[in-house]
Order: sequence, then structure tokens, then C-alpha cells
Amino acid sequence: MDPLQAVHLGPRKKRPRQLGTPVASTPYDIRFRDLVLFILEKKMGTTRRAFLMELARRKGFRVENELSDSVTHIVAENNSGSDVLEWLQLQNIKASSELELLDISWLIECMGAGKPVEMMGRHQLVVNRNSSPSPVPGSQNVPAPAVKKISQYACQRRTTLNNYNQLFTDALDILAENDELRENEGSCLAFMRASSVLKSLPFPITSMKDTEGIPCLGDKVKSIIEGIIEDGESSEAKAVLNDERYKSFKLFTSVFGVGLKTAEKWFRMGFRTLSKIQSDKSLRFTQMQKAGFLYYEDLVSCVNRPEAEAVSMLVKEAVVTFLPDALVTMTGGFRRGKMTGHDVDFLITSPEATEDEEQQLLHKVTDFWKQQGLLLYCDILESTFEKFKQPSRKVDALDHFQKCFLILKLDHGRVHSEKSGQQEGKGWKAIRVDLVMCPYDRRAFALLGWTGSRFERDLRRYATHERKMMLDNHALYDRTKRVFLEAESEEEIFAHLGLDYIEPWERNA
Ligand code: 8GT
Ligand code: MN
Repeated sequence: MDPLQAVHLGPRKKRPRQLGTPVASTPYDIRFRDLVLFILEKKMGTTRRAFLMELARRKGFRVENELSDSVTHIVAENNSGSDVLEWLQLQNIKASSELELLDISWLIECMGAGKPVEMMGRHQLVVNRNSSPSPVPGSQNVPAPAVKKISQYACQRRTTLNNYNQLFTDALDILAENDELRENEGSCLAFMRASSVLKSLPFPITSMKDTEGIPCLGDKVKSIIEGIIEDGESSEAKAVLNDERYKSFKLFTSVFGVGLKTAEKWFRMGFRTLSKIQSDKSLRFTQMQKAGFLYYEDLVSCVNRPEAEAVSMLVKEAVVTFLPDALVTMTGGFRRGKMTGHDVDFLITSPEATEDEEQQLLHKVTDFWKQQGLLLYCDILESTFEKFKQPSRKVDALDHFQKCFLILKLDHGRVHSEKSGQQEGKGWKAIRVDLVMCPYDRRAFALLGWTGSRFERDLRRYATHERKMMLDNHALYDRTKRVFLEAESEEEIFAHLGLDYIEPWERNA
């Protein structure tokens, strides 16, 4: 039965006893002793509240009539987190950081399941600190910051693409990038972590008071935030954007196949433009760089979602021709819900394939495209995967699966875009595509790794420092028990690590 219906249409008979009677008198057995609920009457009304309390108690939940210290979960309807905090403040109650503020949808789902269901981001009430009330004289101050302590690890935060602090994170990302190319690792990491934590906040920062209690914000970062609050822009980031070296590195590394080393060399040689580099007779380019220059315009214009979907069809069609049971999953930024990307990433695995068939697939698929004239560039890296190797200790170590880095020719005709009639020009677009082939029993680890962002690095860091485990794209190893922990899904990996599951679209850290 639809749990919503169960609540809305169910019997609304009044409880025989008065509200306010001690909970001990409840006639129902308490089955879930870890949670103590309190249902807020505000905006819900007495009748509906009484009904929900009765229903929850009947299902074995402990529900308090009055708010007390023992309450662990406050459930509210049509209230924001700030509304609830305001109400608590008026009651002279200090909200502890342990207290969960949840929307009624969570309770309704619990009623449907007959037990507590996992609290997801959509259930949690958002506290907008800017709208939180000023302290009432004489009352205890409700702590202004978000009710739950923000973790220093991205894998314990939910980071959607809805970034309230882009003004700050754009500046911090530029500063991180500048430090990366100057090989200032410590400073780069500090800016990246700060940017990442700000991306997870459910409210915009408007004053320095808002930054209190947020981890990963050092003095340098705070002074940058302060500058942006005062001037509406960051003078530090602006200086970087005007810096010769930074501008050249950005330009040079925008060519496929050009990394920091090559960019550094060209900069030192005095180059400042791509055209001068391309026409210089003394320079030698790799095959990758040649392709990078050849398809430059297409590759710098980002891949959009209709194009990514069209590539997905192309990949699936080719893969199942050779391995009908193969599973093809789009990973990377597109799996996290991004609307654009610099490439399209896919993970391929097959439950039935022999090792030989597995090894042959990427070769067969790319040969197939070559025959059709769709393969503009191809570089296959063979697998160096070893079954019993312990996961790498390095957070950004590359994986050992067989993979290929490609540029494919995508015909406009294959793209189902809103903007139809884009038939001018050459009729196709060059697209960067990465394919990874992994053994079937490692697919959950590979998927988690290739879904990416900072999230993945923090997951590994968390495993190492908080769980004495080692995680990489291939496996999870428990150092205390000295065993490999297997997983059929990403959910199982989170569970092994004792973490709440975070959906791919909440991993945009
Ligand atoms: P994008 O939208 O710019 O394409 O961003 P993205 O999709 O998030 O990043 P990506 O560079 O395309 O890589 C996808 C994820 O795969 C990243 O998180 C990256 O860390 C991860 N990844 C691995 N192994 C490897 C590898 O060997 N090469 C590359 N390029 N990425 C890898 O786990
Ligand atoms: Mn990608």
C-alpha cells in the first residue's frame, strides 16, 4: 500500500487518552529503542499530530508528547529547519548537535516500511542560517550553525550541483589550480578542501559569522572569503587570472595530451599562444597532442548531455555486438548529474566473459569503429590488475584496469537535442571518450572510483584514517582483520566503511 495513502486516508480516530500523558502509559511495545521521536504540532495541527503519534506508536516507535532531552528526532511538516530552530528557541530549548530535524516524509516512509528507514538528504530539514532568528533576550541561544556538525571528509557530506557559494568556490578553485601548476601541494589541497566543503553547504555565506564551525577553513581561506564578502570578488583570484604563467598553463593544458610538464616547457621557451606552438618547426608532438590540436575546437567546447547520451548508445551498440551480456555504465561527471563534461566516461564489465574475452573486447570495439571511420584517436592501456594486490595507499593513484582513451566522431544525426537543425558545419563533433574494462567482481569498486570528484579521494582518506582500511578502484582491504571485503554494489562498500550511502548526484564535492 502507498504509505502516503495509509496516512492521509487511514482512520483519523482520536486517541482515547489526552495529549500530555506520560509516554510510559503507551499501550504499545517499543520496538525501536534507539530513536525517540517528537512530532511538532506547528503548522500540522492537533488532530493530525495525534493521529501520526498514535500510528507511529502502534508501529513500535517511541514518541514523546513533550520535548525532552531524550528526544533524538524532531519531525515537522511544512516547516524548514530554521522554522524548527526558531520554535525551539522560543521554547527556550537548546538544540543539541545530535538532534535530527526531519521532514514528515521520513516518518511516512517509516510507517510504510514498518521500521525506521535511512535518513536521506531529502528528509533532512534545511537550516538557512541567514533567516535564523536573532536570540530572544533571556533565552538560551540556539546555536546558529547547521544542526549537524559538518564533517571534514567529503564522503560524509552530501554535495549536489546546487552550489549556494559559487562566488567563493570559483575563486578557491582558481587559487587551487594556480597552486597545482606551481606545485604548492599543501596550499593547493587546502584551497580544494575549502572549496569542497563550501559546495556542500545548504545556504549561502553572507557574513564571516556564517563560517563559524565549518571545517577546512584556515586563516588564508577566511581572509579570501572576507575579501569576497566585502568587494563581491576576490582580488587574489583576479590576480591569478591575469597572471601570464597561469594564463599560458590554462591555454596549453586545454590541448588533449598536454600536461603540466609540457606546458611548463613551452612557457619557458617563451610561447604564449597555441598558433605559435603549432607552427613551430622545432617542436615534436606526441600522437595524442597531434590529435589534440587537430580537434581542438570540438574538444574545448564541452560535451553536453544529449551528446553524452548519443555516445552512450554508440558504446552500448558496439559492446553488445561482441559481448551480449556486458553491462555498460556511464560514469564520471555525467553520472553525478552534471549537464556538461570534458569527456564521457564508461565502465564495462561482463558476468560471463572469460579472461580472454574480457581482454579482447576493447580491441574489438575500437576496431569496429575504425572500420566505420568513427575512431579519430585511440590509445589502449592493457590491464596490470592483480587479484590479491592490496589497495594503493595513494589517494590519487591510477587504477590497473584495461582502458582506452579515445576521440570518437559523433554524427550530429545521432544526437537527440532540443536544438535541432544544427546541421551547419561539418555535420559531426569530435568527442573525448574513456572506456574502462573491469572484472565483474570488481565492478562496484571501479564504479565508485570512476564516478569521481573529490568525494572519491576523501573516501579513501576516510578508509585509511578512520577505519584502518585501504580502498582503491579495485578492492577494499581491512587491515585489522587482514581480509578483503567484497562488494556487489556501491551501497555495500559504504556499509563496510560504516558510512551512510551517498548517491552519485550528491558526490559533486
Ligand atoms: P569532467 O566532467 O570534466 O569529465 O569531470 P569528471 O568526469 O568528474 O572527471 P574525469 O577526469 O573525466 O574522470 C572521471 C573520474 O575517474 C575522476 O574522478 C578520476 O579521478 C577517475 N579516474 C580513475 N582512474 C582514472 C584514470 O586512470 N584516468 C582518468 N582520467 N581518470 C581516472 O578512477
Ligand atoms: Mn569525465
